Amino acid sequence: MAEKERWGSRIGLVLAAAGNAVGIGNLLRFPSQAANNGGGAFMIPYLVCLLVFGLPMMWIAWSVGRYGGKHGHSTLPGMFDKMWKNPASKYLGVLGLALPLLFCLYYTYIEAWCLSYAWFSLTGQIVDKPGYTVDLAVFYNEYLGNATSHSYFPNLGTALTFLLITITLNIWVLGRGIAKGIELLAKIAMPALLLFCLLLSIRVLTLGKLEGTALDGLNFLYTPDFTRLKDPNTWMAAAGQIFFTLSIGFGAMECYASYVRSKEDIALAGTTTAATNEFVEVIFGSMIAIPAAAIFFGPAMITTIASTGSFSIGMISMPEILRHFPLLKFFGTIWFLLLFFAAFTSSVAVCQPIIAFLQDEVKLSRKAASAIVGMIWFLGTIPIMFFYKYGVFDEFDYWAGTIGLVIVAIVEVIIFAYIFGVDRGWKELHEGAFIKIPKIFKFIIKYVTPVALIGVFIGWASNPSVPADKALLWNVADRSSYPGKFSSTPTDETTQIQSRVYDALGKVKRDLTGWAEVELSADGAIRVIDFTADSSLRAVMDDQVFQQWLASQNFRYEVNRQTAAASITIGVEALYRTPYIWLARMIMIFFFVLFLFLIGTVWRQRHHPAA
Ligand code: ALA
Repeated sequence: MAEKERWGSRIGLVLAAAGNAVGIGNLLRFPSQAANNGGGAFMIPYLVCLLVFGLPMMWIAWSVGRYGGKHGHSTLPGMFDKMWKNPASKYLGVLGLALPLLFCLYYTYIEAWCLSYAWFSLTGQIVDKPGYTVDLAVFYNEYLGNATSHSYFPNLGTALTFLLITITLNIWVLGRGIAKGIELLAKIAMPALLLFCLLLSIRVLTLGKLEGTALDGLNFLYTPDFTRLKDPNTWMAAAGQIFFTLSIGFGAMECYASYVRSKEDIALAGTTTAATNEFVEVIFGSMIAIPAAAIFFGPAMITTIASTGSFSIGMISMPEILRHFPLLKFFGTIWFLLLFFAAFTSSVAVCQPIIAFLQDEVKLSRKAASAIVGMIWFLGTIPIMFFYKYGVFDEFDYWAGTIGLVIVAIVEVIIFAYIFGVDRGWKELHEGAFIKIPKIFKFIIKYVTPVALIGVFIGWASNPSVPADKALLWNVADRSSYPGKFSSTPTDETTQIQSRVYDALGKVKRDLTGWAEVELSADGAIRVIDFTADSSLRAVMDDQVFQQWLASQNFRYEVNRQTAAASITIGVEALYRTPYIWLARMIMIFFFVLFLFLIGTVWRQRHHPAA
């Protein structure tokens, strides 16, 4: 049997495990979740979740991982099989293969955006020049294929190129192995990430006052709105954040832990991983994006900006802010490289279980395993990229980045605490450990964590935030010839008008399109001259309704933040997403079935080698 790979050094292990956890979740998802869910009040459920299942699951992951590693397994099928002598146990481990793979497929796409935006910052493509203005929202939507205006990108070629580069980089690191690949990456990327965080925090905190101050942003983030504590959605958001940020429920921490030596202090390693992650999240996650938004847009605008979502903060608001201050190229590049490094060290971690499974169980060489995974990775990401506007990305995020994680955690804690036995598990956690985890956590692991996780699952299942199966998008033709900015703030009335369009979509079951000639006046008035559209769309949206729809979202053109006049052509696309959402589900089911088949075959071969 080939010698099991090991981490080269303790510092390498600590940096790699921290890199596994620290990711986009810390720098974008955390500030936007906190701002959207009651600011300071969000920190209460967040801390509760950290204590009742965040830290416990982290220690469980390290114990399960090292235990599996001692028996030659780096992935959940083999680990569960060793912990629970039941033919079903290895099949439950499929969760620790299919889910991380599915997660990687969409997470690397975000990683690729960050890399490409670092390039756009460095080359000045997101800076206005004479005759070339950049509306960052349109730039982002065209990059993703959401807007068909083609003012900045003729097609998805740029997105595809950066995706290919990102996947190749990941596979290159993974192909070099644990010590020479993942560990080396962590040794370079983690110190760089901390340095970038520090530089950006100092930059933001010393920007002074514009529409507001950095302190306004921090106040906003940490002034508690206790009424939000009664809202179950706040609790669910905090639970989701803890899973995502600590990389719990991917089987990835277990995989890293399987490469430690048998006497490694995993109680300390698990605690250090969680502590480093929380430090980056709570300190740097709060000190960059939200204070910057407060300075540039004013404290009153933070909620609006935060409600547009984490990606919008990262890819639209932050470059918008940074480009108005000196050294844009430098700080813009640093911001996106920071996000890229954070994502890179997480994506290699989440993909490693798949490589490890092909190596340990299917007995492929590391190079062959990496090449196969690289191919699957690239092919699997293509539909996510091409059908982004049809909600394929959101569907993957919902199942693999949210619901799936809590299912893995429930299975794992039950196997650990009830089948393997909490006493054995506790002993395993402390073997070789210099630190002692407070005894209360043994009780928490046995009684509180499973109940809390089941509660989170029921909460999500009973109030599912499934991605929308219909959408109505607009874009302004020939966008780059307008020096100002088009904006819209949808209201309840906008949603009501859209629901009529969605009903029409439900009947025809295909996309509907239209375009309108519109006059916008400097006093904010909107006049639709002509609206031409598919007859099914016209039936529910004539010129007058179209005008009402634009007015309901306060659609306007602004130059230097003043409403201005413009004659424009607006294209609209009503999207019927259902077939694409099913395509996403089919891809997910395919990978589950594939891994179940592989697990079954491998174990059969092992027990009946002649067969
Ligand atoms: N833990 C990783 C993140 O926060 C996945 O992005």
